[in-house]
Amino acid sequence: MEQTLVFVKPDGVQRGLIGEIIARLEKRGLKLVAAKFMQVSEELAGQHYAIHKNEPFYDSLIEYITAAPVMAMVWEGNRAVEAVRQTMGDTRPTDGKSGSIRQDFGLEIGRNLTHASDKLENAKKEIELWFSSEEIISWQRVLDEWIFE
Ligand code: DAT
Ligand code: MG
Repeated sequence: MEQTLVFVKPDGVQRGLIGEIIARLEKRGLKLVAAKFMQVSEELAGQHYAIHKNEPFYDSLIEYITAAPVMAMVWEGNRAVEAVRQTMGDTRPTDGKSGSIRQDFGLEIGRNLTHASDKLENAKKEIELWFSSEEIISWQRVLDEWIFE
C-alpha cells in the first residue's frame, strides 16, 4: 500500500485548519500512520524544497514554511499519493475546481495551506527526510476491509 507525506503549512496551522484537513483525509478513508507538530528548520526546508532552489519564489517559500509550526503526517492507502493530491487540489488555489482543500480554503499560491507528495518516488524520499522509521506506526484499523478492497 502507498504512503505519502502531508504537512499542514504554517498558514493552515495559524488559521486553525489542522482539524479540518485531517478530517477530510480521514473521511476519505486514508489511514494516518505518523504525525508530529513541529517547527521546520532552515535546513529541512532547504532539503525538502531543493528542487525549487533556482525558482524566483524560493526565498519566500522557505520563509513561509519556517514562519510558524507545521503539522507533518504520513497517510496510507491504495493510490494514496494520487488520492491525497486530489483532496489537496491544484497548487494555485484559484486554479481548478472548488471542492478541494486549497480551492475551498485558500486564495494565494504562496498561502496554499498544505503539502502533499506528488509521486510515489518522491513520497518515499520525503517520508525518509521527515520521519524516522520508528515514528511510522503499522496498525490494523477495524474498518480497513470496508475501505480497502
Ligand atoms: P505543490 O505544492 O502543489 O506540489 P510545487 O511542488 O510545484 O507545488 O511547488 C511547491 C510550492 O512552491 C507550492 O506549494 C507553492 C510554491 N510555488 C510553486 N510555484 C509557485 C509560483 N509560480 N509562485 C509562487 N510560489 C510557487
Ligand atoms: Mg510539490
